[in-house]
Formats: sequence, structure tokens, C-alpha cells
Amino acid sequence: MLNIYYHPMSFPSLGPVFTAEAIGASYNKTVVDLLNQEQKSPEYLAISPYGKVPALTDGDFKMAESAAIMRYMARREKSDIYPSDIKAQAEIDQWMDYVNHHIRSAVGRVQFNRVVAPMMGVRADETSIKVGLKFLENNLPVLEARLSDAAFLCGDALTLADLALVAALEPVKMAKIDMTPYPTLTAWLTARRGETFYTNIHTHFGAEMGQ
Ligand SMILES: N[C@@H](CCC(=O)N[C@@H](CS)C(=O)NCC(=O)O)C(=O)O
Repeated sequence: MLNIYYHPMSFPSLGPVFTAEAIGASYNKTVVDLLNQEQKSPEYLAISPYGKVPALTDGDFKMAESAAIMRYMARREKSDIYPSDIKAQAEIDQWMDYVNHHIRSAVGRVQFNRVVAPMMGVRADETSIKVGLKFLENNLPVLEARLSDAAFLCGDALTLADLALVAALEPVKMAKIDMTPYPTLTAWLTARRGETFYTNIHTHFGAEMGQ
């Protein structure tokens, strides 16, 4: 049985959770208490050596890294969400990498400094917020254009790249990131948030924490 170790406020964690739902896998979820540093406990470090969520176990098999977990689960279930054709996989990999490196990390900078730092009593790093917003200003137009031409990032069907994008954009409202310049992307996101892979998990990001 698959077991996903995650935290509902960790948006990298949500890629694997959305994937498990989208492929109809049978799985359990275990919340790792990040606020109490459970991710650094010896028990958890035995699963994820660098102490971050998400992680996955499948029987005795253990692994970390959200994108790798998403691919593992899709291959395990032989899901069309990550087809076996290597060129189709390469295109999905390209967009997953793009989303994770150019969108998710930038959203993370803004979310950490605007939302998490105040919760932790840590001073927000305004320079980091500016860098994150600049990255988004440079890269969100790419997605706006891409989704104006096709229903999904890799054509006419939902793939892992789309699930990575939904996860990456989870905190935009909470982090007060202005999405008005990107109406196509915003409508696309609203549509994805109406699908069962999303509604089976939550109504919106942060709902589990009363946000
Ligand atoms: N590259 C990793 C990033 C994972 C990550 O940064 N997880 C954060 C939560 S969003 C974490 O576990 N932080 C706890 C810590 O560093 O102690 C992935 O995609 O899985």
C-alpha cells in the first residue's frame, strides 16, 4: 500500500496527493508535524534522509522528492497521466521541471515571507519577495500563452505537468500574488480545482488549518 507523508500547508506535498487521487491509487496519507519538527525525527529521517515532505513508502520501498514520487506512482499504476512513450514523458518532464524551478520556487519565496515567516515570528525578507515576484512576472506569461493554445500544458489531456502546476499555484491567494494579468491561467486553475483529484482533498489551500 502506498503511504504519502505530507503536510497540508506544504504545496510541494500536494503534487503527489493530487496524483494519487487523479490515478485512482489506493493510498494512505500521514501528516508530518512540521511545526514540531517531526520531519527531523529519526523515524522520519529513515524515510526521507534530508527531512522534508513529501515522502512516499510502498511496502519496504521509500523515497522523497515530489516530482519523482508523482512519476513513480503514475508508472506503478500505468496511468495515461504519464504515458509510456518516451517523447510524451520528456514533454511532461520539461513542463514539470519548468513549473517546479520557475514557478513553484518563486511562489514559495513569496508565501514563506508573507505567510509562514509571520506565523513563525521570523522577519520577512522583502528582497526575497521581490525576487519571487519578478520571477513570476517573467514566467507566468509563458503559462498564460501556453494555456491559451491548448487545454492542458501538454495538449488535450491532463498530465503530471498540470498537477504540478495546480500544486505550485496553491498559495497564490494566501500569498496575495496578483493573478489578474493572467485570466486564462486563472480560469484554467479554477476549472482544475473543480475536479475530483482536488475536491477529494480540500475546498482550497489552507482549509485544513482553518485558513
Ligand atoms: N524539492 C522538494 C521540496 C520539499 C520541501 O521543500 N518541503 C518543505 C515543505 S514545503 C519541508 O519539508 N520543509 C521542512 C524543513 O525543511 O525542515 C520536493 O519537491 O519534494
